[in-house]
Amino acid sequence: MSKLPKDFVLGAATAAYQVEGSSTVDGKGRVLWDGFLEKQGRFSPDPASDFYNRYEEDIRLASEYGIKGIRISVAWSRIIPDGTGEVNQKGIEYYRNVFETCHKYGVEPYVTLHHFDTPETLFEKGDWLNKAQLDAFDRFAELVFDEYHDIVKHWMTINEPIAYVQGQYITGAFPPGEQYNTLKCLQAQHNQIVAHSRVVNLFKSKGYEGEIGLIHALTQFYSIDNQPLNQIAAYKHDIFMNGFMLDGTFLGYYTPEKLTVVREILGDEFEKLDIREEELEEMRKAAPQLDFLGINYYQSNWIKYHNQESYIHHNGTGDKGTSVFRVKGIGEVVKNEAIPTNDWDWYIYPQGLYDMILRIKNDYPNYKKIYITENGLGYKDVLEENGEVHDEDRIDYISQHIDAIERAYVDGVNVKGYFVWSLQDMFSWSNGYNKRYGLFYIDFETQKRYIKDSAKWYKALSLDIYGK
Ligand code: BGP
Repeated sequence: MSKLPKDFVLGAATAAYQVEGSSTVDGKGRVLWDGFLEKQGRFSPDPASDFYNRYEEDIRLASEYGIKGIRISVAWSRIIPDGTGEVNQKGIEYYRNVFETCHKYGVEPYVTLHHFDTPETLFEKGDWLNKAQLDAFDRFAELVFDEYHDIVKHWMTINEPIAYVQGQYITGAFPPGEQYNTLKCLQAQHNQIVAHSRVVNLFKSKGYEGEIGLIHALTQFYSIDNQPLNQIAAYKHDIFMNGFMLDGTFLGYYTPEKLTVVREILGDEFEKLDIREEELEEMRKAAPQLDFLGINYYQSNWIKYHNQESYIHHNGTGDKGTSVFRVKGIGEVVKNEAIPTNDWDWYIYPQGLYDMILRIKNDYPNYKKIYITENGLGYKDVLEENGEVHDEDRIDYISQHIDAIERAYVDGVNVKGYFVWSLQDMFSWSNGYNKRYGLFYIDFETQKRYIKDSAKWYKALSLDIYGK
């Protein structure tokens, strides 16, 4: 019997650019990925999962398999194609239809405003490094709240501020493909926290009904051993990737402890970090108004001191064992033979999720609620001739992580939801189409949906939590 409460939301997650396809129809504007992918020539964002046309089928499947909540993101570029100009009615109508369909099937929509898809025109002006983008984001958010507040009650401002800008400025796997630029990465982290805070303040001051939160990608960083240098490297890594923004999110300022590490990482460039008093004011105002934190957790990493040249190889092909991550002054991700990995070298470590949830409760006792907004296993699923997909590894992965959440709940953390990544197979930003996560398998050529074993398992879990 599950120990999760009846008001726990068992959900599944998606993101506009990864599922919709139809990236040029009905007035949609371009986003940063369009040009980047065209240049790379590896993958196309079309047709993805053709959710633009098949959303009803996917929402119906979600409902049939016991899913109570679905994460959907609204593409800024469908609603305001160039980010700042005219509003596109077709985009507005599309999302209204999607949300109405969710309600028709009894699946609650949880809506993200920004999921890695800045409109191209704004991206060209610097994306989150450009403080003017925050005004444009406010306008977009207000428009979306005004349009849908009657049918959407759960909002998320930004998906994974760190993963987005780490991809943009550290690993180079995301457009514009820069590497090792710690200043840009930290500046864009801060600017996103401000953008998020301003939207929370707007939402609360206008008195919309419902809840609003932020989604952080939180990875646990453990020292590979007890050597002090390695322990310090793990600590620094954690602040760079988690701690800096967690402070900003929950406290509304950065503690001296975090700023000391940021200063060490940036050296002389620290002076260039642009953090303004009026921005801190917005952050301080937003922190106590935050209704929930969404945690996206996939993996933990083991860290060792590294002070030589930086070198990163992003394993975007699923060739196991090819990842390299070494950043001068921040640390190196090293192999931990005791912990299993998937083909993309992501460590499978459910205890890390438990540790992270407990850490939020202990470090930020003012947190109100936690949802696990993404967690899942990237896998090269095989469709059998009879249309079945036996994804036991995914079932193991999900069930172990749900156990960790259940333990955290029993240990007194207010963790109230789990959204498996992902509802259906979809396009993966830097890995294309062979890294599948879905409960539902998609043959991308025919767009036919198949039920994986994990979907059947999920349905049984849902019955266990909610009863018949
Ligand atoms: C998160 C993103 C998702 C999704 C997921 C899996 O960072 O929020 O959009 O892509 O990770 O990552 P990937 O597709 O790189 O395997």
